[in-house]
Parts: sequence; C-alpha cells; structure tokens
Amino acid sequence: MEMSKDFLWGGATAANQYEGGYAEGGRGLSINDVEKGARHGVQREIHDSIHPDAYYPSHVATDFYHHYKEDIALFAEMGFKCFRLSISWSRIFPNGDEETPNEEGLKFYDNVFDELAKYGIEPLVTINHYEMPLGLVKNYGAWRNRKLIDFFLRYCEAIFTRYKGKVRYWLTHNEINALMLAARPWHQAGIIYGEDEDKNQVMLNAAHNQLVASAKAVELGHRIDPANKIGCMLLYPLCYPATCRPNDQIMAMKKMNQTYYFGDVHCRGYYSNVCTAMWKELGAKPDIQPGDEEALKAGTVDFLAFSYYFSSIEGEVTDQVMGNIAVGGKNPYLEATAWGWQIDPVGLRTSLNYLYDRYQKPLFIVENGMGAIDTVEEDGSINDDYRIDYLAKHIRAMMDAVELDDVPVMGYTPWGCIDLVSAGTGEMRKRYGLIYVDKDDDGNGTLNRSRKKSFGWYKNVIATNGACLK
Ligand code: BGP
Repeated sequence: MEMSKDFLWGGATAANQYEGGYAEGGRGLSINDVEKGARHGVQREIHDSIHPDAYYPSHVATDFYHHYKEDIALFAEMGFKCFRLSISWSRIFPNGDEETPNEEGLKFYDNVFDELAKYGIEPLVTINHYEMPLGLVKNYGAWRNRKLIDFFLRYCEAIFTRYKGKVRYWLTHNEINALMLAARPWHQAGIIYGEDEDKNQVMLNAAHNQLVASAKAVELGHRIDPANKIGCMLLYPLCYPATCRPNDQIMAMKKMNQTYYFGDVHCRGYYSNVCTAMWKELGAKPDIQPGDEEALKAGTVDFLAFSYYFSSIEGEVTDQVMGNIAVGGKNPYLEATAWGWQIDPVGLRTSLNYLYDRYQKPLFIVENGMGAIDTVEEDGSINDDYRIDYLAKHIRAMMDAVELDDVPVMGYTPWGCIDLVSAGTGEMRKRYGLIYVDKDDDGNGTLNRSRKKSFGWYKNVIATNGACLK
C-alpha cells in the first residue's frame, strides 16, 4: 500500500484550549472557564464560579475566536488538507438545557467552516472535547445523569443540521477512555467524585451514558446526512510488559483493557468480555436501560481516531514516569520529553497494527506531538529541531504501518499545530505548535503569530506526501 493522494495531512486543536472569546457571542460558561492554570509545579484548581483575582487560561486561550482568518491562512500556507477543531458546546447551548441553539454561536462556526472551504481544507470536528456547559454540571451532575444523553443529542442535531454539507468528518467524545485512566474525570466528564460516592459506579455510568450518547449521535448523524463519517476518539497509551515474565504480560494487557473497554463498545457495538471482566474487577456495573444495547449495536463508528504521545511499561517496574493521563513504568530504552512523556515512534507503528487488527476500521491519528519550551531568538526565529525530529520519526513510523503493514490510515493531524494552552497543566510554555503565539503563563503577550522552523519543514512533508522523509 502507498500513502494515498487523499491522505488528510493537517493539524489538531480544541476550543477549550485555543478558541477563547469565552464571554462573547452569547456563549455560556464551560467547565474549563472555572479552572485555573497551574504555575511551575502547582496543580490546577477548579472553582465553582469565576473568582475575580484568578487567572483562567481558557478565557482568551490563543484567541482563535478573533484570529481564525489569519490562522486558517497559515494552515493553508502549510498545505493542510484537514483541520481538527472542536465546537464549544456552551457557545451553541449556553447552559446546556435550552430548547433552541444560540444563533450567534452557530454563526461563528459557519464563518470558520466557510473560511476553511475557501482553501479546500476539510474540517474534522470533535463534538465534545474536554468541555461541557457548566450549567450541566451544576444542575444535572454532568455525565452521571442520563439526561445528558438527550442534551448531547439536541446539541448534535443542531450542529449536524446546520453544518450539513460543510462538515463531513466528526468525532463524538475526545479521549473517552481518559475517564477510566483516572486523572481527568473533570475534563472528560465534568465530574468530581463525592466523598460518599461509589466512584467505580459513577465512572461506569458516566462512561455508559457517553457511549450510548455517542452511538445515538452516529445514527442521527447518518440519518441527517448519509455522507457523514463519524468516528470515536481514544487516547492510546501503548503499554509493554516490563519483562518476559508471563505475569507482566497480564498486567500490560489489563492496562490496555482500560482503553479497549471503550473501543470495543464504540467499534463492535457491545460490552465485550473485556468489559464484563472489568465490571467484576471494579465491583460495579453500568446502569443499562431497555433499548441501550440496541442503540449501541446500531451506532458503531465509521472510523477510529486516536491520540498517541508516549508508551509505558507494566509489571516488574522500577521507576514511574508521567504520561498525559496516568503514570506508567519507565522504559530504559526510551528518552522522554521535558514533561517526562516517553518518546516512542516505533510504538506508533505497533499501535496502528494492534488497533487495526482488533477493530478492522480505518484509523485516523488525530493527535501526536511533543510539548516543549521554545526559545525566540533575537531575530525572531524559533529553531525547534527537537519537534521536527519527534514528528519526523512518528510520521515515518506511521508510513511504515501504511506501506509495509497495509494498515489503512486516513490522516495525521499533529496536536496543537498552533500554540495553545496545555490541557494537563494550563501552561502556555508547554508548546506543541508549528506556529508560535506570543503569550506567556500569566496571560501576557501580543498574541502575534509567527512561523517556527517546523512550519516550513511540515509544509514540505505535506507537499511531498511524506516522501521527503524516506
Ligand atoms: C490530549 C488532549 C489534548 C491535549 C493533549 C496534550 O490528552 O486530548 O486536549 O491537551 O493531550 O496534553 P497537554 O496539553 O496536557 O500537554
């Protein structure tokens, strides 16, 4: 197999980290708008409302809201075929439970999609990327509550109908498995577990409600426009056994099952043995209502999208390292980024093979990249050779999976193609972009955009359909 001429090269962002304009155009507050940024080792903090003295990085983020024309022109200059963005749910339904959508919010994305169309760039839209209207948390308890399924579908119906013909590629929930991988119940599902709550029970119900919502959204999206291609999105935390001790294999397998729990339902349409075994282990079972099983079966996804940043090991592990969602074992054969995420390009080839073998669905790499501190030289240049090296190795590994292993991959959209706020820490100094944005951790800066060295490099990768890396 060769890299297809239609391969969707591009870049990825999310509204909660990029869009800003948090109080404009009739938008309501979302869960990110009350989450402070971390500072140099200090954890992020979640408030129940906006505190006048606190700094919340999502409010302006890197201001796509006011810079979308300029940014899209830069993406077009790089030759993007595809741009992944998310819709801010609270821009469309400010509190989440309104009967009708906010016209000004819908109009904003009309403008964005029209601008992308000018350059022939396909939008890839995440419907729910680590955000929801804060009203749904306060008044309904977020995804704990089954009512969220209906609110989500009302939101889906509004955007599927409005953007029919403008958007063909959709993702339902970003990194749904982050809920089980533990560190982000707030980001992923708007949940902070109560002291007296059975956490496993709440987590499985919040997962189930989202899985049913996703399946029904797939069915609805196909009904509204049969041309829609609707995928799921998993974080793929590849895990190796630490040694050839057979029990290490079992431990690595169990770690991966926290991801397959979600992939199996999204792609196969039912709770597999991996899922039922998980219920036994957790001592809880989701509240499955009549009709849910049929809905899951009818709404399997068209493709599987995933993020890939790092790998880890399980079993006889000596040291732990960070990943974006959970800690894992340190692999002595791998280097790590400044944030401790282990760099493993070969693991991307392995991941593509595992996922295709298991699900037989086209794959889409919708996030990959390295967070790093960039230095602006006196002449304004930013020589991010480390980023070029990281991306080049991962793209080559992806091409091996396509060309040598015959795995169908639809596209590649590296994360944070333009600098944006980090989800994990809320920092700006942890940058992923090929385009630099002048802004610091305290919110100071002109928001001016400039091209990093990686900008010209990626442009050439796209122009040659990856051949320049061979
Ligand atoms: C993924 C999220 C993204 C993005 C990325 C990088 O888990 O889907 O939203 O933030 O990780 O993580 P971070 O921003 O913490 O470096």
